[in-house]
Amino acid sequence: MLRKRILPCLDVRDGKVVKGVNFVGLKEMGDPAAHARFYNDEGADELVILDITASHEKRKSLMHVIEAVADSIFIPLTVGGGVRTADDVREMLNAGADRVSLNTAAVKRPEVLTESAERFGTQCVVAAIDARRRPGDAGWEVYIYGGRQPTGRDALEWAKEVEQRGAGEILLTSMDRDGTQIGYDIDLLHAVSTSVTIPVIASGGAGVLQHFADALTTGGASAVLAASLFHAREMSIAELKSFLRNKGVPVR
Ligand code: 0VR
Repeated sequence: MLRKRILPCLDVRDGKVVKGVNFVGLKEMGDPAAHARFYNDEGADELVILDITASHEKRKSLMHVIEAVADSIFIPLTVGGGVRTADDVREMLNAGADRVSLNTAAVKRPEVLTESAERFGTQCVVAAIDARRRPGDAGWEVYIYGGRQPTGRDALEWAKEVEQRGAGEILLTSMDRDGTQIGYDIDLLHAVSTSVTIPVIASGGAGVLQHFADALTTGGASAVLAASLFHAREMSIAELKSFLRNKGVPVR
């Protein structure tokens, strides 16, 4: 089995790390580069940085924040937020990103995934999917603009499409679980990870050690992302890795 990856996620607004619950009530939690250095030194496998208001405010991510973070770490960096075109992807890669995630722009014009994959390789292209449960067990719906706008699209159908169009990985966030620390949406994860062959990163809801193990085993995730509990220093990466190792989950 491939080794599973642990990814802290820096959600950034106006140059500061922020965190809320279910995408709202954002509170400031410090400097992105300082967090990045901490996670790099702590043994994170990769880092994700999302400018979570970029699409909404129709502006590009704060390039200097990305450069400062990229300069602070040696682990791979995924950058997202406000990326609209393959040229934007190139700009992020030039600023130090190893992979670039697209969400709103991919839903609005799915060809951007193919264009980016053809120019930079599928390994650079991450499709970020923000999904929320539909009432009455009717699956999950895709949201864009930082969770502000429902799209009417089914998350499983969209996951299959992003793979066909050239995404090399899916960053799957459960909006229902985001910031709640009650656990990942394992049903959503399992449904998506069995619908595609590309790796799926679980996001939203991590709160205790067992949640990570559940996402990586039952949920079928290749990697686990968390924000709140890492930023609050409630759990260390070393502690998490040793727990997973003891559970027989291969980690780096
Ligand atoms: P935890 O549940 O705290 O581990 O959070 C994981 C994940 O949901 C967040 O890091 C984050 O990527 C959620 N994203 C967005 C957002 C949060 C607020 C507003 C917008 C967005 O567009 O992704």
